[in-house]
Amino acid sequence: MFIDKAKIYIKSGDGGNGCTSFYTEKYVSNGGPDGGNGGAGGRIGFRAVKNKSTLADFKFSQHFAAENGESGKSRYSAGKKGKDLVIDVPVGTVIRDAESGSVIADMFSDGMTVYVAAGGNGGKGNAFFKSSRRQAPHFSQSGEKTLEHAVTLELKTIADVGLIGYPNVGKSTILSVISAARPKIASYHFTTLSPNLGMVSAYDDTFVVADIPGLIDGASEGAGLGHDFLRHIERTRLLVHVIDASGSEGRDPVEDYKAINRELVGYDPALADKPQIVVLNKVDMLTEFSVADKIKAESGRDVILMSAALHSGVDELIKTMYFELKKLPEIKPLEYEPFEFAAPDKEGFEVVRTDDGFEVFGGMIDELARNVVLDNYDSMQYFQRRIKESGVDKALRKAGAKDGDTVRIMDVEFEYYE
Ligand SMILES: Nc1nc2c(ncn2[C@@H]2O[C@H](COP(=O)(O)OP(=O)(O)OP(=O)(O)O)[C@@H](O)[C@H]2O)c(=O)[nH]1
Ligand SMILES: [Mg+2]
Repeated sequence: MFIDKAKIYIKSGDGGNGCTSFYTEKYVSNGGPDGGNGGAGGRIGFRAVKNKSTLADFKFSQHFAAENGESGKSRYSAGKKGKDLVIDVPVGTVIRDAESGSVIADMFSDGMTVYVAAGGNGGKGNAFFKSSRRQAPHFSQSGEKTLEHAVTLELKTIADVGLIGYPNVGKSTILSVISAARPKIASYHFTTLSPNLGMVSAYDDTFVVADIPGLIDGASEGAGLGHDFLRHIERTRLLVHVIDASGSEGRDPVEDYKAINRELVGYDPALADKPQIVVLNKVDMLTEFSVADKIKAESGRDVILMSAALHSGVDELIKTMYFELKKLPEIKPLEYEPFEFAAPDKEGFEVVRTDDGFEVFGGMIDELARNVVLDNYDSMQYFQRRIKESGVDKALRKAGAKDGDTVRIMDVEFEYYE
């Protein structure tokens, strides 16, 4: 099965912890603090690659994590940075934040790389905290922890021209005679199950043509197989509307033409507004020659008569596409507001009443945990000051804490006193 949508989970690396260490050497006593900083965690990036054409890989692996930063070491040695993780996706993949639906990146051109999640900062080692007032800091900072984010991937093929029409009208055959592409061709419906791309050369130029599975009535309401594939022509500049002129399946070519256009409107009126070239294929089987005039009258456009099987009309189609494209603006990536994942909350906290007292947790507490070593005097002082300043005291009182109650913060129990 062709897979062009996926949801995956990404997590950049945590920062490495800072190190608490003191210089030691034979005959040297009381060496100064020499704990190095932790390394930053690796980033998560996406790279557009043209040798991938589906998102099938993401059906089986959905969790992606970049490497964590290494902890700092003694002798001022900094921890190694975590390696970035770059995830390859097909060109044309649109990446969105799963929660808000906001576009994070449009992987528009081959080789384009976008980093979407920064790694956590490394914690500072104790050497960093040395000052004239504090000669021997017995603490260091923990690395920043990162959050996992859900993102959706959606492939929207990038091609200049899209071939559309009912099943079995000869779209893939046409692609095979105008380009080097070799799509599967057979005389039954839905031979094509995923978009095929072909590169067409004309004069001084080349352009990309996409052949998608056939559309059927009701497809725009999701009833048919073709509906899902319309997304792959959303970005095209020009449509080639292929009609089976012979009516060999008992349908009326004019009705076919109208029905397909209705599908386009039903999916997205913008699709119906795209310029179209109308191709009457299988004219080798034509018995009723008024068909061409009827389609011309209906569409108000010139109609190209073609027999892909006999290679007739091929040059005219290529030429018409070429000149039509010349008049049209280049394909552009999606326009979107730059999106950044919210940094972990460093301010908020929550007081919760438990069986035997109170517990405080939240982003502010996590951040505090990075910066505090509980059995260290300096550090404890800082901790107590922060708890007061940030209003935890007050919040506890409001939650009903009384003198002597047990309060748990960062896995440590305190007794509450006003
Ligand atoms: N007589 C005749 N047969 C043709 C012509 N073009 C294609 N065919 C035949 O029509 C059948 C369908 O051709 P495809 O190219 O697979 O049609 P398609 O539109 O891609 O079909 P789906 O992928 O199912 O949507 C095949 O048996 C082709 O050989 C033509 O110009 N004349
Ligand atoms: Mg086909």
